[in-house]
Amino acid sequence: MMTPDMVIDDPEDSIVMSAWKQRWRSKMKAANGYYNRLHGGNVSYRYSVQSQEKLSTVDPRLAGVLVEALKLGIIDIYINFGARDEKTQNRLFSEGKSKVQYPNSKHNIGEKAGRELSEAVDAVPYISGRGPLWDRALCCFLAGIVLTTAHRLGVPIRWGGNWDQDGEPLLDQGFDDLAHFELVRKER
Ligand SMILES: [Ca+2]
Ligand SMILES: [Zn+2]
Repeated sequence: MMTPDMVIDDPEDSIVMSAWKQRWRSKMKAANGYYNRLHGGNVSYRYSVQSQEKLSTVDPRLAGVLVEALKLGIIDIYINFGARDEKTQNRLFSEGKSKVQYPNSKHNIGEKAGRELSEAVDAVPYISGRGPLWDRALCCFLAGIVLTTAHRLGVPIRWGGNWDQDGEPLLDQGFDDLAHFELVRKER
């Protein structure tokens, strides 16, 4: 019995073997194509220049999670906020879009905030032809991808849909910020 392993391990190039190898390769190619379609791996997304600029203001551990999450090709991502200076933070506060004033947000940078790079990022799904969407279900879909990516990379992060980081997202909290991801200390 010939198995795929034998074909790969055996460098001998008999006619029979090379015919088998060719068949095997074309099968593998078809299988890869199927895998890519199945997992969206044939789609490649890139961050827009604006999103890239915002990511460059974010701690590289957290920014790296967003970069890797996009690379999976499952859904396109729009970065709404990286770092916020004093003026921006306080404007958002006065508009009711943020709960805190400068320098109390993990997005805040500068002397009073005590950091040069944002320890938080706001990311939402970007749907082709429609743009960035703050849709609740879509944000949760993205959060699953981002949290899984962070876990795999060993970067401890917290999502605004599960502030207490237990096994119960959304249901046990009063304030949701579904686009928000932030670094946390390892010991939780
Ligand atoms: Ca919770
Ligand atoms: Zn945020």
